[in-house]
Parts: sequence; structure tokens; C-alpha cells
Amino acid sequence: MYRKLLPLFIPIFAYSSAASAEEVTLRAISAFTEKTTYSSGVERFVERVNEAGKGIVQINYIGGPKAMPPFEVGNALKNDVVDLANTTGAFYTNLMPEADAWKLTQRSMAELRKNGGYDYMAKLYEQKMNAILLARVVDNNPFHLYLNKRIASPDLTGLKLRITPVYRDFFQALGGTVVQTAPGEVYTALDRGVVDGYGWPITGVFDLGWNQKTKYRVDPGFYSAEVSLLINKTAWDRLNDQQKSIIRKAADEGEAEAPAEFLAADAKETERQAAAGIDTITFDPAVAKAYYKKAYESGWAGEIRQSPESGPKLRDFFSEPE
Ligand code: 173
Repeated sequence: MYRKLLPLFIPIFAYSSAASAEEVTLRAISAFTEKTTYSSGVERFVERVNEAGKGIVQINYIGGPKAMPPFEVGNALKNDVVDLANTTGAFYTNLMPEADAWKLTQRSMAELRKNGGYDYMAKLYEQKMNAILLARVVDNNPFHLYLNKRIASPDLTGLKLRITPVYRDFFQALGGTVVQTAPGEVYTALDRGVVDGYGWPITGVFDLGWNQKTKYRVDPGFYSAEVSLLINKTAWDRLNDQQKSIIRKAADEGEAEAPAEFLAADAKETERQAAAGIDTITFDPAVAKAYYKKAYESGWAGEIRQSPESGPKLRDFFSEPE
């Protein structure tokens, strides 16, 4: 009799053990200060997952640079120290130089997920980072050059500028001297006069008080700032379908919201900067056009120099048609 029943029991047991799988908690870190512009995407994502994932999947949000230096976040994700990371390609070029090319996208993520650009990057994320890019939560958000000395033309000779890999090729092409720092060191560098200016997107200048130390913003902006949610692939593969779908849904919502959200924030922050006395430096239309063009030419030249094989392919996927 037992022999007859046994085959019946096996599938029932297997099913019930999967259904009552324990709640999984993932550890998440941000390369940007908690509760500031560039952590808002991950913080909303964590809220959504923790709400929808009660008893199923939860995220323990460790926070920002107080817990870990921003340029270490990529290593921590790759080496299983954290499961989820909110960061930008420029912060982990040591592992994956190609990630910095997100800044050069002139197509939406929706388009890149269709034209093969996302899939091409996904393979690199898997190979070089053991990671999956779940969602780009910052888009439509140009970078600018901010200065404390007036310039009459886009010639940065004699100026010392705070950078990350985002701005290196462009600012050097304009003759500037560059010094790389994490965002957390920008205020002190400005305060002590160690730098004459810095690269940063249009939003977030007020987050760490830099408005008090910034006289000018150079227009036009260039590139498109990228901040994304990454998950360690080993941690992802351990999740069941229900856990994965809760995470996917929260990530997809964040990526879908980002373009309109940042377009609105860009306009608001442009006004806020003017109201705070940050003057705009502009150039004649032809000079402005050349400045903008140089940003992309020097940016792509840098990507291709560092990644001779992937660089030209990414340029095809990411650039807008001429
Ligand atoms: O300037 C920076 O620190 C930087 O590279 C960056 C990238 C994306 C969003 C904000 C800042």
C-alpha cells in the first residue's frame, strides 16, 4: 500500500516546499547619498518591493556613501558583498569601461531594449560584473560644466576641474586640467579653491550645498546622466519566479517613469539655480553647437580607445540617426 502512495507524495511535497519557501532578504547599496536626487530611484524601488514582497522578498537598504565609498560599489556587487546596487557606469569603469557609454545614449531605454543595445550591454554585465541591469532610473538629464571663473569661449586652459570618467575626455579636449573625486568631496574642493569648477548633471546641485560655492553654469548641457539598479546575477538566479516578478515589476515601473520625471526636474532645477544666483554662461549658436558636438566626439573617442571592439558597436546602438 505504501508503495502505491509514494509517487503521489513526492510531487505534493515538492510543490509545498517551493510554495512555502522562506522570505528572501536582499542587501542594497547606493553610490549616492541617501534621500538625494540620485538615490530617489532606488529608494522608491525598495519601497515598492518591500510593499509587494511581504513574506516573499524584502530589501534591506544599507544606504549610501557613509556605508561604502561610491567607486567601490561595483566591486561589492560583483563580489557578492551586496545583492543590489544603485550606481552609474562612470563609477565602475575599473570593471567594465563600456558602462560609461550609457551617458552617450541618444535613444530611450524603451528603444534600446528593442534595438539590441540593451542586450549587447547585458552580455557585458554578465561577463564583467556577474550582474543584470534591472532598470535605468535616471534619463533625460544632461550634464553641465559648473564654474567659479567666467569664460568667454569654451577654452578651459588653466582651469582645474573636478571630474569622474563621464567628463574626462571632453574637459581635457577643451584644454582643462582634471581631478577625479567622489561627489562627497566636491563641496570641500570648491570651498578650498582646489578646483575652479566641476561636472555634474542639471539636477542635484543643491543636494550637498554646492549652490553656495557655485557662480556659473555653462550651457548647453551635454550627454544624458545614467543611474541604474543592478542586481548580482548569482543572487538573481537563486530567486523563484514570484520573487523575480516582484522585483522586475518595481524595476520596470522605475525605468518607465524616469524620462518624464527627469524632464520635469530639469526645468525646475534650471529655475532654482537662476533664483539662487547661479549665472548662465552661453556661447554664440555656432560655438555652442561645436561645444556640444565635441562632447560626443571626444566621449565616443574615449570609449572606443578603451573598448576598441565594443565601442563602435555601442555607438551604432546608442546614437541617434544622423
Ligand atoms: O559627476 C558625477 O559624479 C557623475 O559621474 C554622475 C553620474 C550620474 C549622475 C550623477 C553624477
